Amino acid sequence: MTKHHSSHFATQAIHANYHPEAHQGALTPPIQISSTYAFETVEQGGAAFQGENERFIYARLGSPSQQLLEQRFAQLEQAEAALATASGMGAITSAMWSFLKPGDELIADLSLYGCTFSFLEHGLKQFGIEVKYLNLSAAENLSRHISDKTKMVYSETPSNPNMRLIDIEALAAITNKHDCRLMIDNTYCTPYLQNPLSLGADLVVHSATKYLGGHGDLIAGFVAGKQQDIDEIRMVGLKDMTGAVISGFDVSLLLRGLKSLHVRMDRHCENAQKVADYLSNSPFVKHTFYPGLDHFPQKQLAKQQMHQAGGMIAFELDATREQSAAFVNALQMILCAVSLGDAETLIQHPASMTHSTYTEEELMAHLISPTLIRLSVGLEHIDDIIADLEQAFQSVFAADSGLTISA
Ligand code: 3LM
Repeated sequence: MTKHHSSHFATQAIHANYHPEAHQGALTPPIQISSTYAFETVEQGGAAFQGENERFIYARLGSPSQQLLEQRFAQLEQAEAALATASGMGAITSAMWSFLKPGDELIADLSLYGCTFSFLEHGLKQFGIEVKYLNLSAAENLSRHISDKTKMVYSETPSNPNMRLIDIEALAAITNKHDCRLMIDNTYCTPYLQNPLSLGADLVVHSATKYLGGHGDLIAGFVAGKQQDIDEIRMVGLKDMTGAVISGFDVSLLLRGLKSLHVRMDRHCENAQKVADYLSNSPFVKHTFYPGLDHFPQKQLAKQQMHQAGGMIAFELDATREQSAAFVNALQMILCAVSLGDAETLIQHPASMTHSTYTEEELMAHLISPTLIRLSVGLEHIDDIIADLEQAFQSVFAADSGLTISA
């Protein structure tokens, strides 16, 4: 970046790598939807295919606006390079297919987003890659099980949906001693709240569908890391194996979403802290899992590796699964929907929805309680979010128990 050089996140998210004067002064980068790029000669095209010039070839390999998005995102993630993909699953699968082969082992944390778990079970395992699940919140479990066969260690932190943290630095200290990549899913935090690469991870993946887009109007993903790894994922995992290419329209929506990421995240965090305080004081709530709470079991680790506690909360009611569902159904403004990180507050029941890819037994083995409720705290006025939760509690439980909550 020349004219706007800055190391501040907010400035990079708005200006990095784009100069209006190179685009007839357009403030907003043009949407590029060309699928293919014309060459002046066969020789020039041939050289492009050999990587001997910088020309674009075909949109499955990249496009100018996608390149801008990737360069900007790489700065935010403090990475040498980044690759934008058609979905978070496209990022995860393109990266894993690039670096794992039959006979290799992948070690994953116990708690994973449902479709990631499904991919390991129905994708990698079917093609001869061994998958082992460990509780990576205790890094010594990794020291005990890592071997020459282990080529990748994979974890979310905080984990979806149960908010367990893993110590990225502690895991990196172990994987660095082996020929093994540490890949962290940073979807819940975004690079504004947590920087896994600077803590020693080799690769970071995201569902950009969530906070990065931020408005519930796109599906996309990112993977970021060393230039050589990203080139490999682009030219093998994505080009040949998944084909999970981002569309030009979604590139444009993501560039727009990134510009306000820091402002939105600050408010998500502020609102979530207040909602978590409210829930943890509610007589109807048994457990509230939020890294910003004093009684959060990994509070110290949260302070060490997260800049703020985030916008996601998990909680369990002092109630049956049916009563918990009745509570969700009684909400009026808060929407019952999967996905997260949108302006709207979204609530869902992982065992029935996002994590229904796990059997009942698997849910227990993977530390996902069947009565857990997940809340993605949005950007509405905090009083309205809390008022909606409270009226739902009152309408479902207070009549039964005789309890009322004073405002
Ligand atoms: C969800 N999650 O509601 P896409 N990694 C993490 C995620 O949370 C997700 C992905 C990767 C949800 C989606 S469930 C049907 C809806 C931590 C997605 C995958 O491919 O962009 O959806 O990202 O938890």
